[in-house]
Amino acid sequence: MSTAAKAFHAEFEVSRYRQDFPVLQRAVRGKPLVYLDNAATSQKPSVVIDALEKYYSEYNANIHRGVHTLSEEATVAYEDVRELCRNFVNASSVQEIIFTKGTTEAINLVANTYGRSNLEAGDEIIISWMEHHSNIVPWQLLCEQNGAVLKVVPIDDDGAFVMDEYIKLLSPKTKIVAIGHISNALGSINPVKEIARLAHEQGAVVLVDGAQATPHTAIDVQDLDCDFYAFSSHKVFGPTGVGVLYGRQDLLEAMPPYQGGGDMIKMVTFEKTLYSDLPNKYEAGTPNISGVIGLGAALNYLNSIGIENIAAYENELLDYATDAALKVEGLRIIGTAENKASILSFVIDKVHPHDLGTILDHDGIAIRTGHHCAMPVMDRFKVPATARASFAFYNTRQEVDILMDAINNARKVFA
Ligand code: C6P
Repeated sequence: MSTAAKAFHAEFEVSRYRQDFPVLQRAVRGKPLVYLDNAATSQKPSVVIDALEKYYSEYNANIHRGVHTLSEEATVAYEDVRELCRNFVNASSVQEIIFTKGTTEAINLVANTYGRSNLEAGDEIIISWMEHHSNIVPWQLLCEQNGAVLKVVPIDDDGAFVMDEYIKLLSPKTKIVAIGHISNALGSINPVKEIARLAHEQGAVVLVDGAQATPHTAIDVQDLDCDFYAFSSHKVFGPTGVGVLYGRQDLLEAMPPYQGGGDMIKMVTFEKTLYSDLPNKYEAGTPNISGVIGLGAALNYLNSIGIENIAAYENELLDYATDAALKVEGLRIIGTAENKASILSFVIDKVHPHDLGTILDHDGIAIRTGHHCAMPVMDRFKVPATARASFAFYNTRQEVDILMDAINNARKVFA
């Protein structure tokens, strides 16, 4: 490690941040927990847990409806988080921030509103081979409904997006390009800015699935020039059951509502309903108020550390883990793209990933094994499953060492 890198490591106070996460203090099967399943869901700092408790114990009320104090306090807290989210992705206005249940619902919202009202038989939707099922199935459903055609950009042997093939697939028939910012199964970072630029040349709109990018990298939707950007609270250290769809204001205004119900209307008669202005038009029913408030606490917490500092620390940690993994006999990394973030997917000769996951759990180590909801990636690499260690800024080199020792021991058991 360079002197500058050593100095940076010393500055990034990982041991202090670890104290902020109660669950990281626990033991599993008598060993200190080594939590390396952050891509599935991240752990929650005390400030998030406290924010939930405070909401429920001090100002629990429905929002946008009551004139009483509790409702007003809850409404202000909820709407403040919209501004935090706007700032987090650098949207130009809070009207462009829609709260959803998560990334999955955000993508389904776009498919069912923009997709249904703008695509016709023969129109094309482009995704990539490394997409999570959440960014495949909603588009397949749309294709079944309106006769559109799904086109898939291949990935190379390193798990990187093949730009030349993408360019070949683009045409005036392309209406939507939906691409993951960072692959959950491989860690590859996709060149979404260039992808969006090329899509726009053909008049297509661009949705970016940011579920895996938001915990690891600064997001600027204006710079990326994407039309939609989706992410989940629970991956950015917030509660489950809540997420965000950023959408370009003119598109959101033109699209039909996703769901009908309370809070998304201005006026209802049996003959006609007038819909609310943005963003309420897309938030029918009582939303996940506590979840949104918890997300706000998580974003404030992330901002206090600085996403650039997090990215720099995690990049070094991933390099360290990759070097260590390459020394393990019989281990093959799945996903070796030049631009990668925080994910180490691998297979080991003669050890099924599920068996490895079970053995590691005995050492208190949590990784994910399986297809990671990205079955086409498994097909592409001709493996039934991988083992995946996914890192957050609270993980340490010591934990990587524990992981590698445990993998070596598991190999011996199976040898
Ligand atoms: N990936 C993983 O272990 P939800 O479930 O809506 O919060 O996020 C869905 C989703 C969408 N896109 C990507 C790239 C994702 O990684 C995920 C969630 C988890 O990899 C659970 S399958």
